[in-house]
Parts: sequence; structure tokens; C-alpha cells
Amino acid sequence: MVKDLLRRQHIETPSWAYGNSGTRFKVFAQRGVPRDPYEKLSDAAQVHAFTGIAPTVALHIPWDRVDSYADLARHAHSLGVGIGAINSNVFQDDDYKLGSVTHPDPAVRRKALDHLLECVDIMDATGSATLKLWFSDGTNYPGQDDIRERQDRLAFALERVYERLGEGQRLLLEYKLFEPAFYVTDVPDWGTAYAHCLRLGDKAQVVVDTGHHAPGTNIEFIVAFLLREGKLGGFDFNSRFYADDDLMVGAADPFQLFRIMFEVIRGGGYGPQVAFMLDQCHNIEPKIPGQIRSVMNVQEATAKALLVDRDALAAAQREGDVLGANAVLMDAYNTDVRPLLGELRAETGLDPDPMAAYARSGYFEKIAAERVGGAQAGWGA
Ligand code: PSV
Ligand code: MN
Ligand code: MN
Repeated sequence: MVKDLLRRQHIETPSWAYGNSGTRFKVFAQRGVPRDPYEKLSDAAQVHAFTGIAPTVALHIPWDRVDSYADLARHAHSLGVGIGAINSNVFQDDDYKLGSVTHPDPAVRRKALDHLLECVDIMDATGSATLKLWFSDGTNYPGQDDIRERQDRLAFALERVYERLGEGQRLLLEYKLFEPAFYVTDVPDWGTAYAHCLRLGDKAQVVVDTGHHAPGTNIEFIVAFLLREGKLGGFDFNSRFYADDDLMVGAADPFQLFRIMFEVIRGGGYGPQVAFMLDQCHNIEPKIPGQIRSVMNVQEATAKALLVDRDALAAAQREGDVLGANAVLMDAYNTDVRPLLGELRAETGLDPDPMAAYARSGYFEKIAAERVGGAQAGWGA
């Protein structure tokens, strides 16, 4: 039963994790980094080949701009992977200094909206069902702009995008407490995202990026609440120690990841309706192994969450047995699930140790020799 559910898990890796990245201080170039979106997909296919559970790749436009998106999707399929969410990017042009869809100038708002609509065209061309929207929009100083009117401008753009969505397509709205705006962020929290999505309709849901909250925020509560309302569309998984660090998921706080996965399962969100995506950068560690490790971290947290004895937990909760209920959860968390996952991989023809198998495969040596001048993933993503 647990194994069947684990076999069905699907974790999406981001194209930008394979490119060079860094902080606002320095982008560190690594050997063998992809030179174009086609090569990013080849690397993502390696993550899937060794883990067996990473069959789709998210694109970020224009970082992944190509002449033919249909051709890119064909290339993905030839490698055994598919195109996942299309991520819009209305944050890196000079025009967006004061915002994108909430900018005071209607011409800039139009430009941003056109980009979002183009992303839906790319969904059509690639067969992607998910548009992921994150806005860097906000203000730095009190009085800088009318913060209420900015909500009207945001709602207008979202409505236009929503109307453009086709059958089987949806939009996910991502929130983030701050950065790059430091005073007001136009979509700062799950409540704002939820309110906009609620107005839009069933095809609009909230995406929870685990690095986008104030320290100490109880993310699993947000997950439980959004699932209860049918408004949890997916995750951008990563780890944070301070702000939006984009470190490997499960590295900073594996217990939090377990608690989140438990609420996903408890709330009926373990299935295709809630997308498990990674949104990370590997600034100092090698990228493909960084992604493999991250996929395994999510898988381990999921396995532990699936092992929770829900009947025992419910009984302890009913009886008001505080320590007993807590112990049920901790028993599952403290289980070493690595042997189970090794067995699961072996049963599906995979190496039980994906990290070691990738290291032995010779893929890194091959790309390091072949690829010169790898592309930058973006920055501070
Ligand atoms: C913003 O910080 C964000 O989390 C959004 O998802 C962007 O699309 C992404 O980072 C880029 O890595
Ligand atoms: Mn994100
Ligand atoms: Mn982020």
C-alpha cells in the first residue's frame, strides 16, 4: 500500500536548477552546465532516470525561450520526460522597475499581461497544464503608489489570463512575503493569493513556495487550510534558513517537510491535483546530484508521512492523549525509510542508491567534456 502510493509519486524539477546560478554577489560557473533549454532537459532526464519519480520539467520563460516549443516538448518526450509548469517572468526587464501587472503605467501593465498570455500559448504548444505566476511587484516606500489600486490592477490581469486558459489548464498564483519589494509586496501571503484565486474560479489555485514565509510560519497549517478549501495547487519546494534561500528541500528542516507531507496526505492532496515542484538553485553544489538528492528528500519525507498510523493517531486524538498522539507522529518520522525506498527502486529496475549510480554513470564526465560556456539560470532565483 505505502509502496504503491510511493510508486505513483511525481516530483517536478525546474529547468533553472541545471543552469549556473548564484547570489546577487556572484554567479559561480560550473563545468558541464547546459548551454540551452534542450541540454537542461537532458540533465533533468538523468534525474528521472535515476530516481524514477521526476518525469516532468518546469520551464521559465524567457530563460527557456526557443524557436519551437512543440519541438522542445518532442525533445523532452524523446528523453523520457515531459514539460511541466510554465513559469512566467515579469521581473527582469527594466520596464518592471515599479512593477509589472500592477505598474502605474498602463503600457507596462499591457506588456506584462501580453507575456502572461504568451505563456499560455506556450502551454498549448507544449501540452503543459499549469501556468505558475509569481509577481515581484510591490513598493519600497510608504506613499510610493496606491496599494489598493495595485490590487485592482492585479485582479484585472489575473482575470484576463484566467479567461485565456483552455480546457484542462489552470493557473497557480505564488505568494512571497518580501523581496525584491521591501515595503509592500502585492501578493505577500497565502490569504491574498487565496482571495484572488477564489474570485477567479476553480481553475485558479495557490502555490506554496516553502521559502516564502516569515520565519516561524506554520506552513503545514496553510497546507491543511488550502486543501480543505480545494485551493492548494502545488508546491515550490526548497529549504531556507533565513529568507528565500532556495537551498535543497529537506536540508534545513526535514521535520517540517514531513509535517507538510503529512497534511497533504491527510487532506487528500496526494495525487496529480497537487503538484510537487522543486524551485531551487545549486550555487555551490553540483546541480544534477543536487536535484537527485532533493527528489530523494521529498520521497523520504513522503514515505515517513505515509507510515503514520492514522487510526492510532485518531484514537489518541479522540481520547485527548496528547503525548500518545504526538508519539504516533514521531514514530513515523523517526523510521528509517531508506531500506524501503531502496527496495522499491530495485523492484522497479532502478539502482537502490541513485546518488552513487549517477556518480558511476559517467554522465558528468561526458557533459563536462562536451559543453563549454554553460548558460546562466537567472539570478537570485
Ligand atoms: C520567486 O522567488 C520564485 O520563487 C518564483 O517561483 C520564481 O519564478 C522563481 O523564484 C524563480 O526561481
Ligand atoms: Mn518559487
Ligand atoms: Mn522564491
